[in-house]
Amino acid sequence: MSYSKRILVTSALPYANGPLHLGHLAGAYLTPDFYVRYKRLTGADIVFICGSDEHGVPITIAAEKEGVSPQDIVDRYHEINKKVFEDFGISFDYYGRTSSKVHHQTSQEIFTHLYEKGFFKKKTEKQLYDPKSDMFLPDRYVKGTCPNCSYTEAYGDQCENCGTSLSPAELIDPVSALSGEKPELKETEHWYMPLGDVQPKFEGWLKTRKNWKPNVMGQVKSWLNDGLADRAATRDLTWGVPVPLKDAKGKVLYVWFDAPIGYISATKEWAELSGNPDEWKKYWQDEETELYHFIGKDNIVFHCIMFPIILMEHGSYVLPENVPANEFLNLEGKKLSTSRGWAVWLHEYLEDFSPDLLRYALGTTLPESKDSDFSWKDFQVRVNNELAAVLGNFVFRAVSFTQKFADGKIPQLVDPKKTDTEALQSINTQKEKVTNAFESFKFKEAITEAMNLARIGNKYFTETEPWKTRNDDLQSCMNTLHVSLQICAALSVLMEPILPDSMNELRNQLGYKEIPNWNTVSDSMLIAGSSINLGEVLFTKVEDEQIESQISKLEERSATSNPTSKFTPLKTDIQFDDFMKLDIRTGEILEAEAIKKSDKLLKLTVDIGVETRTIVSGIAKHVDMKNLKGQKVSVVANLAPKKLMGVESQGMILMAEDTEGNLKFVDTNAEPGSTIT
Ligand code: B3M
Ligand code: ZN
Repeated sequence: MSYSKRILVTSALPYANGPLHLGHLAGAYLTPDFYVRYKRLTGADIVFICGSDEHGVPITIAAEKEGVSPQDIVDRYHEINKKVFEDFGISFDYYGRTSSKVHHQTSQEIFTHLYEKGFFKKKTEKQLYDPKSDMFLPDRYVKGTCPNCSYTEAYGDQCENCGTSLSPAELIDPVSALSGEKPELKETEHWYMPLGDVQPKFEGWLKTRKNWKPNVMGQVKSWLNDGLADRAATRDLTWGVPVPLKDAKGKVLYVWFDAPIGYISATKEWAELSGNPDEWKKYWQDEETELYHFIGKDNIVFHCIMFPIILMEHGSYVLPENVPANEFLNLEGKKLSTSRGWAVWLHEYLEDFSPDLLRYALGTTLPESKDSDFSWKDFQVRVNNELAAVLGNFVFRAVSFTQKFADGKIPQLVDPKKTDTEALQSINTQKEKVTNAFESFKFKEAITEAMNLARIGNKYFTETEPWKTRNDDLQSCMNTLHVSLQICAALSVLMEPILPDSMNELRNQLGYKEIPNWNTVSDSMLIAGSSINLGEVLFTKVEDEQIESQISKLEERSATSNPTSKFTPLKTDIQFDDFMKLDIRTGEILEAEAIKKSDKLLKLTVDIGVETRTIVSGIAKHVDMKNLKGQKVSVVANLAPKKLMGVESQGMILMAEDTEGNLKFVDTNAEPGSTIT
């Protein structure tokens, strides 16, 4: 079965605000990679696009937490995430980023086109506003209780507990994520997408979609049953794509308006790089293209309703053929949570194991139609009992026997018995099953059926006992090797989408210079007489200790990062050398005076042994001026001087801040000038 429409595959653009974990891989990256690799092998015209989502509140909040600029955050995580995808063999044709110029232009063009068509409704509405931080609080800038499931940590755009999409005003007891204050309501103007107005037209299109997964269509239908509401396409923020209208100063496009357009801009950049700048149009504007969005279930509404409506109303773009969204992956029976430290980071995994092992183990536990669970014990079982004991063992037996007893050459098949022809026949049967599974996005099934071919091969090898027939029926032994090697050759293609590195190694052993086309997979891929080369064993067993150490790493991390703790979470590690740059000294306050016009700052004269310093410190509200003289303090003595309210401060007094914001001295009874190390 060959099938040759032009195909465009996209994976959700991960926010460039942190490293990626197992849940990401299982949600939106592994399955499309399986699919794309399979399709490429069939010779299909297919392009695979992804990139970093670099706008929106998740980015600015990460930047605020670290005290760096949003650009610093996205520059850092764009590179880190791009690399980890490469390391896992996720074979994007292009990995873009939404801070790129092409993306800004493309998003603005699409917005302007819709604006000119009269799509948006301009409305003035009251929105949550934080007077202390002097800003509106869109999306994740507000937290509160989910009206749907009562989860107390729900965000203004979505509850991560039940997946419900929210607007800030729906949250019960909202608080500002910036200041922790209760927000006020304040009027602001925005451009809304009147999704409800286009609902009937949209439903007409949706009816033409075939083979959508029930979990995806179910969620879409429930949105439609509730009736689509107007959704703002703009935000009061400074970080993002500026709204291309004169009366929209200080406003940017809503991140969920611009991010999916990232698929289009990344395709443009890919085309530009491949030397044919107009090539992107074929994939986005020609009806012959089938567009597939691979995402996790929390992104369904945006990819199945909002973005298709944007594209439909624009009028020049292809709409998705299918959106095969995955459900969620749990870890060791618990919800994955980065803030609670309950996650396996992909870059850390790679320090201990090879990518193929996880591609396989995750592939067999994908949350395709319902949430599923990854456990390290299951990982070990999959690797040891399936990859090593079945696939690896079978390949090793076939290749090493050929090396030893057939001169390293593929033997002829002569007078095959029924068992031989049946085993050969299973190549074709299994190939068909695997192909059908890939075509219908049933990846777990594809993996099982491909592995079943290795099982059949392994069983056949055992039953035909070539170690015996070698002595009493040499041709029978040679037939076993011939058939087994043909099965290996088929596996080296059928398993390639799942295990790219190991199948590459297997093909080297079988003497392939290039990957054979999927359509050539058959019972006679190898020619008798050609040479094979024994190589490395494909998979080694994972030991109990390795698994125990992964589990304890996870438990330790979760024990030390408890977000319900009242204390500020620990900062990331610094190097010893960084710490050694600090010069901290014991000091003694000689004098203290208030600074005019400031109710917070005091001007302190501090003896630090080697010299006397003037230090401006924001402690006025926390100390009794009368008791300051003689107070021993810890001083950062080599902090570059800085003017505060007209006074040059030559250092910093260390203070301990409790959960109420009260400051206490970091006291020391040592002699002034003593170093604190
Ligand atoms: N960055 C959300 C997420 O990472 C978002 C996806 C954008 S896809 C256009 O879950
Ligand atoms: Zn909820």
